[in-house]
Amino acid sequence: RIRRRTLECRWDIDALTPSFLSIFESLVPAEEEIAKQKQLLFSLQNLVNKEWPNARLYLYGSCANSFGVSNSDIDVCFAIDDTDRNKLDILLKLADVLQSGNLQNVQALTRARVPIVKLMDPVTGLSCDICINNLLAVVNTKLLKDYSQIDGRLRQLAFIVKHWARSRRVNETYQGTLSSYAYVLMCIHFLQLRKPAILPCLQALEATYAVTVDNVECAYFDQVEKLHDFSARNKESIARLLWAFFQYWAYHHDYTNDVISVRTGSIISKQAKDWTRRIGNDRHLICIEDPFEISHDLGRVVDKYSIKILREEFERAADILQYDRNPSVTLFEPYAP
Ligand code: 3AT
Ligand code: MG
Repeated sequence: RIRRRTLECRWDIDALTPSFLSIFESLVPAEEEIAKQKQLLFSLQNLVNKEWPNARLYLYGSCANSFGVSNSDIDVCFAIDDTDRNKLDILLKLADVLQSGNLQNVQALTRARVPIVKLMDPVTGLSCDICINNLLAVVNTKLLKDYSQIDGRLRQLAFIVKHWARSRRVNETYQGTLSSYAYVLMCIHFLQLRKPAILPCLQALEATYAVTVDNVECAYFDQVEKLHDFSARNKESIARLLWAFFQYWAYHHDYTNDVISVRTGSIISKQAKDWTRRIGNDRHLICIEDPFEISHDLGRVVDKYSIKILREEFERAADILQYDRNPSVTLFEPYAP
């Protein structure tokens, strides 16, 4: 594989920003949709509290981390302190309780990697997945949301990257490509490393928020309103950042040795994490450290076939942003095998 030298960015790159921004605008969900999500959460909360008065429901994932496009399913976490009953019994009971409410297609998927109850709400038209006690996901949702408040370019970049990944079919973990969560972490890390930096490393600042979840200590600086001028010195346009993002993943990331780490705001070595060889199904061909579960590599779903596909797609995107006459269209052309 021939690595290319650093390229100069095309001269007209900044002129592409308006077309990328209009794509971003078209993906952002409307206020009514957010109101519907809250409404559904509220009615689900009332239903479950009849059976479990102390249980709480939390939104997590893209409906709560500010990186959700319109018409996404909503992810809900059911937090319950019931040590007597096992998770699957709770899940089946939960499905029963919801069935008795005015909800459709209630199904308990007990064999999934993360067992969930799926349902559709005829009032709002929303579909929803409910998992049990996955509180780390609730906390990482808050971390992503807090990062998104610091500089608007994160949200723009991540929406465009997610849209690209979906169009090109490289956002399918069951096919060995990356989750939306992984792409957002890649965007955060990339903006932490710009010079001057666009994002700080919240976990490296003095902690103003700390919780321990499943024996994992999650602590970081969450008073992000105090950081609103953090990135003032960096004036890069969204088109330029998008170009640099794909250049990085196509031609500069060291896949053999490097791990990207939002937790430290730096690149760390595979050696230091002992992620240099395959263990079980974890191949570590592209390494993205989870900010809280630090033994967890979000690239572990990637295998020797899908890494090739991913890297070819990064290169395609980089080359389009470098040379194509109409990148804001070509970039998102649906993948056709
Ligand atoms: P979509 O817009 O639905 O594609 P999303 O942000 O909801 O994006 P996912 O559906 O991939 O992302 O995941 C839902 C949430 O679950 C996001 C994150 O809070 C959590 N999550 C997903 N994958 C992992 C993981 N491997 N480790 C820890 N948390 C995860
Ligand atoms: Mg989701």
